[in-house]
Amino acid sequence: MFHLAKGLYNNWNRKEVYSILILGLDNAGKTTFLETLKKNYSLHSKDLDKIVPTVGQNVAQVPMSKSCTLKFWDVGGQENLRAMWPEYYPQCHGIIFVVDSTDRSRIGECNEVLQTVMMDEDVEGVPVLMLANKQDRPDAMEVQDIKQIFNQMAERLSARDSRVLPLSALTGEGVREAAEWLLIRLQRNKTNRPPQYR
Ligand code: G3D
Repeated sequence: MFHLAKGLYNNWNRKEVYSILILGLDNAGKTTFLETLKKNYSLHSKDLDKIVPTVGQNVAQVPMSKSCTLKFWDVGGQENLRAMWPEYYPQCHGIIFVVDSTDRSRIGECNEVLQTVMMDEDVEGVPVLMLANKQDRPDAMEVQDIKQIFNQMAERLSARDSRVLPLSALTGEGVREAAEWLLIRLQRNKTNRPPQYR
């Protein structure tokens, strides 16, 4: 009887944990996004103090509800670090791809890098959220224009949930919307990529 009660108790209290990779070119605003995300959810969590910055990798656990935590991995965007991204693919449940909307000269590179990510079979079916960052800047490209650029890979994206959302990681505008959009898609994709439980 004790074991049954304990089992039920553990089942009620177990948390779903989803891992999300934050990718993008260097200088796109990945670290700023993660920092703002931490601040946005800091009222609800003590875990956020435990964020451990390491060389080329920042990790933050954001509790979205009593039963669900999102674990964000910012693994660095410099060319030499990009080679390590595929090591994270088998364990990730979702991908955030941050784009610097003011950097027109690198938008082509962004597109190529994202295409390479999408072609990897280890991320098949994984929801992808592209964030058009730095929307607070007057020289930022419109989200609509960024969408058109990424439409070129529509075929790759169509077999999964994907979206382009506006963001200012600096002011925090769009940060919660991004986390909430992902949460719904991760839970929807649960049978394909089951979360970890703890
Ligand atoms: P990364 O982690 O992708 O390499 P960072 O990028 O988060 O380090 O950000 C790179 C630069 O872009 C930083 O400026 C940061 O303040 C700026 N930045 C990030 N997000 C935004 C945003 O939404 N709006 C604006 N205006 N700037 C942003 P510095 O000057 O520190 O290099």
